[in-house]
Amino acid sequence: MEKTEILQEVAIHIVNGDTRKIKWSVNKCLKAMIPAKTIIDEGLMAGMSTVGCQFRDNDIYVPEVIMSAEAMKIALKTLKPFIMDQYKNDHKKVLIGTVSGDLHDLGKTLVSIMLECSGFMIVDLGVDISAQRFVEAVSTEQPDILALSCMLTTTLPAMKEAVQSVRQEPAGKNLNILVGGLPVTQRFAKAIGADGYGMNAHLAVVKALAMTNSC
Ligand code: B12
Repeated sequence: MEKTEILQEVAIHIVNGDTRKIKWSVNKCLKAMIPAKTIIDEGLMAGMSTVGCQFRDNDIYVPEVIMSAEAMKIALKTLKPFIMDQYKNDHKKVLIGTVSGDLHDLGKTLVSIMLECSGFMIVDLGVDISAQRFVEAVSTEQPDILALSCMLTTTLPAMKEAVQSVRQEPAGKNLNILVGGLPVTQRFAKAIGADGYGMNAHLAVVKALAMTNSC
């Protein structure tokens, strides 16, 4: 079987939300020596992009998207040991979470996995995290970077509130804040007082390494 065909098979299992066959296909890719980055970009993300279009056009609904998300989680778990990065830093700490009102966790999880594989220590607060919880966690965890994810245009104000609330605290004044997610842009990041924006998980790592002077 051609590499492109196996990658297409991965994408199809994501689209179909096939939680049984996805692991099998990802392992098939690994056996064919397809790099984890390619499996993510050309298999998983390609599939999720189709899901996004079908969802937008009302061809599928929330239950189908949840099944695709479950398949994606299984794939990411299978791939995690194979995601290697050339950078290794001295376990700088990243506190990460999806902002209040937002339940999307796959982007945040993929960013966490990539950062972890680049030597960062991850404290994942989860999804739907209030500004107050971010403030408390910054003070108790004392991270090197606070990373915020947001996938809905309606939760962009929650991201702004989280950044501004953290900035008001002594521990947050000079803290590196990295933001990302579908509706987030470089311009928005700057406007709300974040230090960096990453368009995807690979760029999240590049930015995090630059912020901690690890590369
Ligand atoms: C899966 C999904 C869901 C799942 C989430 C399951 C889960 N466990 O996460 C479910 C079904 C729950 C869901 C619900 C909803 N969703 Co939804 N969802 C999606 C979908 C199809 C895929 C998102 C995804 O997981 N992608 C895969 C991951 C790996 O990629 P990613 O999230 O883009 O993350 C990458 C980058 O954004 C970036 N990144 C992300 N976070 C961070 C953080 C940092 C610090 C950095 C640097 C980078 C970074 O790096 C990541 C990896 O490369 C998108 C469509 C799309 N095109 O994205 C819609 C989408 C985001 N959803 C949408 C909507 C409208 C909803 C609902 C309101 C639908 C409804 N009517 O109920 C609800 C909202 C629920 C809530 N309160 O959050 C809209 C948002 C539109 C908008 N303008 O706001 C989208 C765009 C679909 C659409 N085209 O209409 N959704």
